[in-house]
Amino acid sequence: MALLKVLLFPDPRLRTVAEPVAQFDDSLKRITNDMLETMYDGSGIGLAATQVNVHKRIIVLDISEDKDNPLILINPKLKKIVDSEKVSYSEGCLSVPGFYEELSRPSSVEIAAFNLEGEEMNIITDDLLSVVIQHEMDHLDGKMMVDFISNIKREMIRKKLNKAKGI
Ligand code: GNR
Ligand code: NI
Repeated sequence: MALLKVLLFPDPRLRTVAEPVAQFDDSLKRITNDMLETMYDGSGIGLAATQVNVHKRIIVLDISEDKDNPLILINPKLKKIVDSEKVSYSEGCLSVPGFYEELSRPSSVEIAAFNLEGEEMNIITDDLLSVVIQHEMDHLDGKMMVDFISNIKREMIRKKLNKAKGI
């Protein structure tokens, strides 16, 4: 197992659209293990491969209280919006450390994805699981939560993170 480096906004590599996983092999198991370790180390509840500069459609998450219920989703696809009523959460992102934004997203969605064995599964989400899965699926398409806020706020975050990086 290894900790991976998390790319920080405004790194342009975070804008890459990830490619579908084609092989359900040992290297896929290794990257998901490393992603889980990296997510737990950063006290995150989700992580997309894009964030660790792996441009494959892989998501890991764990919204359990005791951090003992990891979920790995390969090639996730939105099948339908089950309930378009919005839920609002103060969202954080390991690629935008220290900033939180109140965002609204559909409260329930149906997702199809594959597990590590290449078996397809269907998940109907609600509440926080809906929010995290949608947040992670955005990353795989090169989108980030800062895209949903005002330009002026995004520029403020960009300046602060660049300053912290010494750019
Ligand atoms: O750790 C995280 N917390 C979180 C809180 C509310 C909505 C989404 C998230 S995901 C985030 C980790 C992360 O950056 N995933 O991409
Ligand atoms: Ni994120």
